[in-house]
Amino acid sequence: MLAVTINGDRHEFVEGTSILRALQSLGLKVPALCDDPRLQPIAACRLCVVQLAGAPRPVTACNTPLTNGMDIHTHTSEIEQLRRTNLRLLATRHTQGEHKFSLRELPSSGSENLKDVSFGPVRPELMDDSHPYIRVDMSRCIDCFRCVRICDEIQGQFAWRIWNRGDATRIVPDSGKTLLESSCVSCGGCADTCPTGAIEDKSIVTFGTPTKWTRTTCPYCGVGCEMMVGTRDNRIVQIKPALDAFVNKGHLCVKGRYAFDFTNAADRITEPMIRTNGLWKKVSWAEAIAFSAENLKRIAKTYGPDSVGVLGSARGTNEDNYLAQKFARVVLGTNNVDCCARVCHAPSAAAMKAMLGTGAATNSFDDVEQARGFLLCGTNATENHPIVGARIKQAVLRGAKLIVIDPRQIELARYADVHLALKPGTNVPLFNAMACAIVEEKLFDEATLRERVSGWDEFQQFIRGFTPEKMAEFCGVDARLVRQAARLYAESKPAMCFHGLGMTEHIQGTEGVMCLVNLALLTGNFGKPGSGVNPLRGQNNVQGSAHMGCEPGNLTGFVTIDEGCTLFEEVWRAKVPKTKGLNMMEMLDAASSGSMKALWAIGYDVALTNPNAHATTQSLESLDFVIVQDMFLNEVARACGSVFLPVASSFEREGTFMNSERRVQRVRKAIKAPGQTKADWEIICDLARAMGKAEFFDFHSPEEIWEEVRAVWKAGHGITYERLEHGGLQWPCPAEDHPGTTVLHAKSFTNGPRAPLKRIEFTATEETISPEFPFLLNTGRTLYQFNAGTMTMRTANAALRPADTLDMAPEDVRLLALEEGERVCVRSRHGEVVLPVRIVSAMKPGESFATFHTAHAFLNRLTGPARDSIVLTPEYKVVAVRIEKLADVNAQIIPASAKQPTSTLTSGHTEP
Ligand SMILES: Nc1nc2c(c(=O)[nH]1)N[C@H]1C(S)=C(S)[C@@H](COP(=O)(O)OP(=O)(O)OC[C@H]3O[C@@H](n4cnc5c(=O)[nH]c(N)nc54)[C@H](O)[C@@H]3O)O[C@H]1N2
Ligand SMILES: Nc1nc2c(c(=O)[nH]1)N[C@H]1C(S)=C(S)[C@@H](COP(=O)(O)OP(=O)(O)OC[C@H]3O[C@@H](n4cnc5c(=O)[nH]c(N)nc54)[C@H](O)[C@@H]3O)O[C@H]1N2
Ligand SMILES: [Mo]
Repeated sequence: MLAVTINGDRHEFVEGTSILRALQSLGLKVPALCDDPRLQPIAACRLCVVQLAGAPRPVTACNTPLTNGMDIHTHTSEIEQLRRTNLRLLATRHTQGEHKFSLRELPSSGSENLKDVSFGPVRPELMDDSHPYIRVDMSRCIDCFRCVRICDEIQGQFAWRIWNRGDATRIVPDSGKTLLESSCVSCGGCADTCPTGAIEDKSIVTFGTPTKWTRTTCPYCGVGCEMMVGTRDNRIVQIKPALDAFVNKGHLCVKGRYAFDFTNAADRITEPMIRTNGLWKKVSWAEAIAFSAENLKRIAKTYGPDSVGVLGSARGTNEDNYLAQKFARVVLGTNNVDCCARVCHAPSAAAMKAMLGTGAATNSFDDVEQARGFLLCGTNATENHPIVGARIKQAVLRGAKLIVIDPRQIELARYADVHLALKPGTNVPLFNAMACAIVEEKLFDEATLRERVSGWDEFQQFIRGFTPEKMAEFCGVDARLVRQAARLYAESKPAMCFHGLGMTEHIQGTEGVMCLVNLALLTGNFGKPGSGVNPLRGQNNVQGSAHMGCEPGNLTGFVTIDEGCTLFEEVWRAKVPKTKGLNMMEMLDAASSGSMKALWAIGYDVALTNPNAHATTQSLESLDFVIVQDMFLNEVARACGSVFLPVASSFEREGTFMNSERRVQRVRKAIKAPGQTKADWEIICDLARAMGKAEFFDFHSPEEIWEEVRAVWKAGHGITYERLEHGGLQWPCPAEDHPGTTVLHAKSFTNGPRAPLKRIEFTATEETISPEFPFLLNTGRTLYQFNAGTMTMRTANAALRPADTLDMAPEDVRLLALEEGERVCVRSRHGEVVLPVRIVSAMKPGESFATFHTAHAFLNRLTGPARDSIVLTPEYKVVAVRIEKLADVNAQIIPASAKQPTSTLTSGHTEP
């Protein structure tokens, strides 16, 4: 501790505290316009000057650390005078002396801001209105450089540049032109930190500033950023990051910050509907629920409970998903319940459960700053988990080593020490080759192998057959690079793995993750901060959805039916069905073979997002009865919906989500739910009541549901709503005084002291190129759009990324005599689509990449039926295609959406 005197009083502070933070902690008001606690101090505005006894000159408080015995004076008349002079200097910089704001006008709270202060006249040459979300008016700029600094230090985008010096200083986008044309990723950090409104959110310019703030968790990806939702007249007008949030620490990406206006979309469905003779008709809730109950009862009675399936929603809360699986098991009597973890990270969960005992990320996002090395495999984090991507980028800029394993040159590959641009579908031989190099070059951790790993002798034998030199051919990667990557990973300890769908969405998805876990086991990179194997999970609550039991073989807490049924039957006072449940892929198979008759799709657009769309549509159309529960009339609803139950968005209700790092966080209601929409959990309870099972669904709030979750889930027992008021908690958290667990497997594994090394042989994909299908297509996502696009496409993100594209190497574009933006026909063995070409110089010739976000493109008409051999996750990541000029294609192709009626009140069968 340091002892200092401030304005005559003694105080103590911890070492490393700056004078400014000390003053702020005492509530002493000192102006500091260029200060933002998220950024390194630079003393640009010089308003925070203070006098130190015995010092020749005043010092700036923001960048001067306290030292023992310091005697600080904050408001002497000399200091006040100096502040006034400094402020005058700031004020005249861009306003050519016309401007006259005074110190009195200057707000002096902790978060200084000059947004309400009038500046000189607007100078049109300093205005930039190009960006859909951000208004730039540099006539209000005071050169505090907070925009430049947040873009560099937090987002790592370097989109704002400082031009010229002194009075001629200008802050301009790196394009030298408009912000829209720059490398800006629209995270909004600059608008958030700007103290004067020179860079401002357009939403508040249009709709006014918020009158109420509600803290909640982002509805998009699995990172779980906490945010403050600003509302005015029951409308979201601005979203800001929660400054003290565990995960995002005062930062957000474009979706969290700006993509909220889907809540107001004109085509949001706000009343229940029933479809008769192809026509959707608005009905009352009572009718919709009674109709649904009658049909489910009829079908279950005629064909048995296993003729019905329920899909939980990875976009809904834990409470919703807990009830969805309870409904399947208790009301219907079937284990046919699943969620879209199936098509996503089910392989990660299965591989990690099999090897480590727990099928979830081993470490936390806070470990990023502790890792000395990163192994990123098949994850495009800066686009798909931007907050984590930005944190990794900053760590690498500070010197951590980075290995990227991805066929494409994703953004982080440009920062990598080694980029292994493998052939899609060759993770297994590549990881085996790395393991071989680790064994051959004795890079393994002997103590770990001795104490915590089993099967070492057999593994050593096995893996020597996979030398990088032998595997190079399969993987399309230089053996020397593979060895270099193995060394970097083994030697930059602790090293942390993050992986994504480039690992899981293959026929060897689960096995690929096992090979990755092998590397962590061999090198001892687990069980400590900054290490481990960490799937970057997909949607806001996909981790929670599966964990709550939307899994045919697992109950809440990921316990098998056998392990869990005694406790569950006791708590539920109902039987748990013992029949083997079908997962989503099997449900669709069963629908097409006739044994599955009804489906309840809660927030899951299988028609659009499942692979092999023709087959999916056929399966869906074979069903007798389909309940769709969503905010929008999505493609399942169009293809086969019988009833539509409209839901409140997560901005409109209470509950919890579970993020990628096992953290349970609160979701809070910021605005009233529109029309007659209801929370998912309410609808599930209503339907359960209508089916005569009211006693098991007597819930009146999400918290009551959560209390039951805690009763059946031992590792979550310590997580209460009350505790969540003070921040999220990571399971295992077995007791109310347990702090939660940041790092798994520290001393032993969940199922024993040792984890097995797995010996995995390579199975090549059948999606191979041929003269007829000479290109390999890889499918995935992009920053501005989210999955089925139902939400992002209804926001101004659509202006930032209006369409799905086919990314191609310039060489291939030339070869086929195509042009940027030209619409081409892409054909696979399974179907065809039309996409506009985007030339991406870093793409490898022969490989292409497309996104799947719109029904307009309907990309999944191309993807095939192949699945992971263990958990059936589809092989979305490789499909052989032919790319042709539209003019050369005989059959004219009309995009599906062009055939679909736009009105929600007419029929809409998606034609195959
Ligand atoms: N902006 C945005 N963010 C999202 C989403 C979104 O739609 N948009 N969706 C959310 C969801 S549901 C999920 S699951 C996550 C997914 O996030 P990611 O896992 O990052 O998703 P993808 O872009 O599908 O695939 C990741 C990478 O895998 C690479 N890849 C393909 N084949 C192979 C291979 O054989 N080996 C290796 N090593 N790599 C390969 C691709 O080139 C791609 O860069 O993102 C979530 N976040
Ligand atoms: N070609 C290709 N296809 C893919 C992939 C790929 O990489 N390539 N990735 C796959 C992956 S990883 C995933 S996760 C899937 C995603 O596929 P989906 O789960 O189908 O897509 P989402 O857009 O996440 O959301 C589904 C639906 O949830 C609704 N929704 C949002 N919030 C709520 C809510 O609170 N309650 C309810 N009831 N509904 C809500 C949305 O309106 C939307 O209709 O796509 C898969 N498809
Ligand atoms: Mo996903």
